Amino acid sequence: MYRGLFFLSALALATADLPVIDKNVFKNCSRIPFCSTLRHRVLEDALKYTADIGGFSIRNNVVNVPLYNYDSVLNMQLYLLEGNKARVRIAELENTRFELEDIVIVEELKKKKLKVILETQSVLFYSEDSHHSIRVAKGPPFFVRFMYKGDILVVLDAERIFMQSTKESEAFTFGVEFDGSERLYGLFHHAYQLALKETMDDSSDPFRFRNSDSWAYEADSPMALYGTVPAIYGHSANVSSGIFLHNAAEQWIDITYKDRNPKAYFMVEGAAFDLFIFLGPTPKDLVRQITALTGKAHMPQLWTLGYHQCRFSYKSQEDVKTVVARMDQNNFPFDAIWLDGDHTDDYRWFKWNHTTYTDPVDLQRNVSATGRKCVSISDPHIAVDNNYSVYLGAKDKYFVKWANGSNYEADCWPGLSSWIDFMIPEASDYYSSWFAFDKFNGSTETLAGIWNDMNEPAVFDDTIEKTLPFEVLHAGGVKHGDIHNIYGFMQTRATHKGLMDRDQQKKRPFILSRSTFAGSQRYAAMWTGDNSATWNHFANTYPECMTANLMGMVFCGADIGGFLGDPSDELLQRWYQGAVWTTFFRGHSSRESQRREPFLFSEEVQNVIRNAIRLRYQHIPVFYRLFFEHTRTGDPILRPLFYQYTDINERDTQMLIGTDIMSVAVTKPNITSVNVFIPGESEYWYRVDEGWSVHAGGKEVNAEINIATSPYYYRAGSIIVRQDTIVKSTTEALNASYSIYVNLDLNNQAEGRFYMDDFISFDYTNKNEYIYFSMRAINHKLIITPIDGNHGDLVAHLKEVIVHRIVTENDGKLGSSETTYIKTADGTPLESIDIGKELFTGEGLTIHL
Ligand code: NBV
Repeated sequence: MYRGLFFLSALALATADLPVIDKNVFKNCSRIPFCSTLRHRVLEDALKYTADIGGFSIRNNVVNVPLYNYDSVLNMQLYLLEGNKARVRIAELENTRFELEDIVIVEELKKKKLKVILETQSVLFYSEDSHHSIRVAKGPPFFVRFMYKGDILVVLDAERIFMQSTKESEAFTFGVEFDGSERLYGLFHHAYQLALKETMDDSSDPFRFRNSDSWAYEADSPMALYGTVPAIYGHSANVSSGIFLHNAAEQWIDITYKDRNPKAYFMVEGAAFDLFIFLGPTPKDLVRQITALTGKAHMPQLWTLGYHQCRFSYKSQEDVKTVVARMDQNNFPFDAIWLDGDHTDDYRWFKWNHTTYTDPVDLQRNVSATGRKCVSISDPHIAVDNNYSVYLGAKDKYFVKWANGSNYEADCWPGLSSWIDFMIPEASDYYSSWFAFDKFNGSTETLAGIWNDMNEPAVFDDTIEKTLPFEVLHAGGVKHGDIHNIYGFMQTRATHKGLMDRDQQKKRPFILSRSTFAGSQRYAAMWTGDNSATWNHFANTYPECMTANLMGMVFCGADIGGFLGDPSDELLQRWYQGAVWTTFFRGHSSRESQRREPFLFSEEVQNVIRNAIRLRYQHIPVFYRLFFEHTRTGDPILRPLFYQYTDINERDTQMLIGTDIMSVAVTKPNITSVNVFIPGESEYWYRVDEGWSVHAGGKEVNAEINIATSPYYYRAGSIIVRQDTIVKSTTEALNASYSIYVNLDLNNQAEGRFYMDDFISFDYTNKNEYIYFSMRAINHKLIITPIDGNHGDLVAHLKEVIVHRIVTENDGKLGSSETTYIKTADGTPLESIDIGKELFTGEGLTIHL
């Protein structure tokens, strides 16, 4: 009703039925030749490979073992790596397969010195200084066991190893077994629950990786989406291990738990068989292993952690200004307003629409005056248009080509388009150069972020599943099919460079990308694409973002409310409440959806949304500190329960933010309570949204809810730093004071950490300029101790310390009491304390509680 009054025309477009993805366009396994032939293929004995265990050689700590069957010989390379990792590569003797080399892997791989024991049926390679070993058993079929302290963790199962080596096809298949594990996780990106379900029994298609423009995708499905991280983790209370297939070609993966033995069968369209093994032994180690290999995110600028308002599309600069003004009039904090395709000159990137965005500089000045930023969209397809300078500069040398040398041209948003070949270093640099202020006319500093969309890459051609034909060529004659899943990654790499150069290496770039590959976290945040306004899609967002985080991709979110369709008021409110806790926090909707900026709703709904957004702003210091810790360790920010509590199963609706906050998404309509598993046998958690009630860990509770409450908990024993002052945006939060929440455990103790820096530059890493301290509450004192860092001129204003204690009431019920302190060590009440120089020059600081 409210929305209708404001945007009548949009209301007229509202669709009752949600669009659904066209399954005739996106094929299932049975319609993909290599998948359908390889899926249930049982290899006849003569095709099973034997390992020539006597014929191995070792050079520079790399083992080479010949493999043979009745008509072919392969070479298997094996090595153990520092950091509990191993690698196995298999190739034909004349290896012509495409290798990704150093596009993804950033770690300098240090091979371990190997000792050998040759036995009759197998050969053992082990490292003396660690407890790792690899056993190759002869077969047929041969197998390779990767072990830690003698326990088998991962087995490469050659029962089904098969490599096609013809001109037409280099498809291959292999199986991996996760010994001792009970459940498998990973295979990002799918709209799916956390644990991977059985697919081998034909109850579903295998999980597919073929980065696709999956508009209106299904929830709870193994179908291909926009990104690919071909990694799987196996986990049980006793053990965790993992694998990462370093390959960006199309893949299908079957999962089975038959005989309580979790296995994954990969069917890969081509390129190299290059498999990394992660030997855990805990989930935390696995994440550190993959992020050591593929890299970590750098710090985000502070504004990127605020609320983002987006829509496809804000039709004109006036529309944008009105949204900004109305967000402010209605007191909705936000940090960025997004410019989707309509701001461009008919989808010619780096050019503004000259009839609707006539004065972009004025628009940005207007947005900047409110302390906000703009983010604009930039896709990798370039209009074939001889009056378009981006096209002209690229047309002779920088586009993806057919074998005959002509540019590949097909339809996309601007009409006929060509695609930048980011494999050509000069083409990538050429694309980067367009972000410079003097080339992207009308862009100013306020245009602070870039949104890389359609970078799977998407093509308007249903006959080839809406992407580039796999036979078109990149630099060096590389078939698109061999690098398909990494195309979007390469666009973000170029965009990142573009923003770094534009800002003279002084600001941390912000890029949002739809397509991702392992390692994308180095360049971009990601979102889950064109989801729909359904409860199931909302329910998938926590598992999707937790899985992304386990794979290293920490900056993750979903379109709040669902991109397609119109959420009910209830769904929209629940979605905002849940999304508060995902690292990327953006409301977005399609042009067919009703307008849904938060100010368009009834007072009641506005209140719920406003409170949710404010809650997010209060907790930005927590996210910021966790980002910093990720830059050092690779640790995830959003964590499933099993990551922290290795002996319990995950819950798809529950998410840990670091170690100390647990959020519960309310993913069903019309309910008055949710079941919540409180983790930690000897732990207690405070339910903060509901009067700080106290709950003992290790059991399930029934948490009552109403529309204003969406449960979130603080762990007793934690210290959480918040900014409670109500702000319009992070611009106001820059100097706002901090509140320290001391959440005591039963022993009246608590611990936590705090981090801040200049929120913009790379000085935190180039000059170590930051404030990073730990806090410990013990014996009625809060002891603040610097961890490291040069404080420079940085100061954190501390406003208050709020202490919560667990109390037992007469009837044995647990409750909490609260006290607020604003006094220093000698008991003098103070307005605030500035934490900066004093802390770092002295012994630290003690506040008496
Ligand atoms: O640029 C328009 C949209 C965008 O709003 C959305 O978030 C992307 O996922 N884009 C897809 C292009 C096609 C939408 C139908």
